[in-house]
Amino acid sequence: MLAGKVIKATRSQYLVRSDQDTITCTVRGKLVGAPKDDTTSVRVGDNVLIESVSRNEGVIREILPRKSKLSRAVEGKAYKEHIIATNIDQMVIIMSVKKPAFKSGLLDRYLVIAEKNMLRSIICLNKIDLAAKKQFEKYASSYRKLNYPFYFVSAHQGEGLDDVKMILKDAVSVLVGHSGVGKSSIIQEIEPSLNLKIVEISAKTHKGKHTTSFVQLFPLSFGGYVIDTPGIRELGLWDIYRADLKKYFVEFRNFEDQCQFNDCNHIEEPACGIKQAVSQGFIFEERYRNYVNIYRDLRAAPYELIRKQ
Ligand SMILES: Nc1nc2c(ncn2[C@@H]2O[C@H](COP(=O)(O)OP(=O)(O)O)[C@@H](O)[C@H]2O)c(=O)[nH]1
Ligand SMILES: [Mg+2]
Ligand SMILES: [Zn+2]
Repeated sequence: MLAGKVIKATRSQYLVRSDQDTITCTVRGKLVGAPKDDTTSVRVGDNVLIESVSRNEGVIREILPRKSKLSRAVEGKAYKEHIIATNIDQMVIIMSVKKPAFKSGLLDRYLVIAEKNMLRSIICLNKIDLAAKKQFEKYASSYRKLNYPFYFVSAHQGEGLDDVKMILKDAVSVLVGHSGVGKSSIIQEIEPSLNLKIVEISAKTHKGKHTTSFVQLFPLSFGGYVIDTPGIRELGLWDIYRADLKKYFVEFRNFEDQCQFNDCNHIEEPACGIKQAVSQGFIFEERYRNYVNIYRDLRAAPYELIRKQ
């Protein structure tokens, strides 16, 4: 059998990349290795074993173990997981200094999603040619302190593009960022042949059409894959409940034992170790404010729990 990676999935067919070939596959018979809760589903990103039927046709027989996944809850009465893609190594978050303006609130939302899915994340601040770097040093140092790599980039002037290329090389990366920050421009610079496809998909995304069906892996000629950019709603930020949000702010861990209450949410509670750390400058205040804003946007508890009360 042949090993490959699923790069695109439609209702009944899968595109599988094996070495340099792309093979159109179906699933027939019993699939080996499919997770119990997700029996029939081959997902984009899955490493699979296929039986060839002809030179470019095959049948998927086995899903190899998944090392990670990006998923969200499906709205409905009961929690149901929807896997967007599997075997992802990292989230590459593209922001811009201007047009659109840098917003740490959006950055922190992406970081929360990455933490929730246990993905490492890398921050790229593009269009640095449009502003003085000095203005953004406080963000670079604050996020680097939390072990989030932070790069200054200019797709137009070339700054940081070697770093981005190195980050993408040999990894499966999900590329996220607001429309207009320069995702397509960056890809255009480091992998010209890819650009058109990604532009098309993002354009569809921003018309509010279904996006998850478009999720696909684009192979990079220098090794690795990028996934087009699902929006923040598709990524499932809203599946998180208020009380869980604090788990995804990594710097809170060092101060939580100083909160008076074990279940402190660090909002209005008295004697809060997090708020104290903010006021003493140990926690970046803007991130704490983003935490409070995100917290207020989230639901208090699963729908079923609210109904039971
Ligand atoms: N000044 C400046 N403009 C950029 C840079 N990168 C992209 N842009 C511009 O920003 C706009 C949106 O870029 P695009 O790549 O389409 O963004 P996307 O929506 O994230 O794919 C275009 O007009 C680009 O020319 C950059 O590094 N510097
Ligand atoms: Mg684009
Ligand atoms: Zn607290």
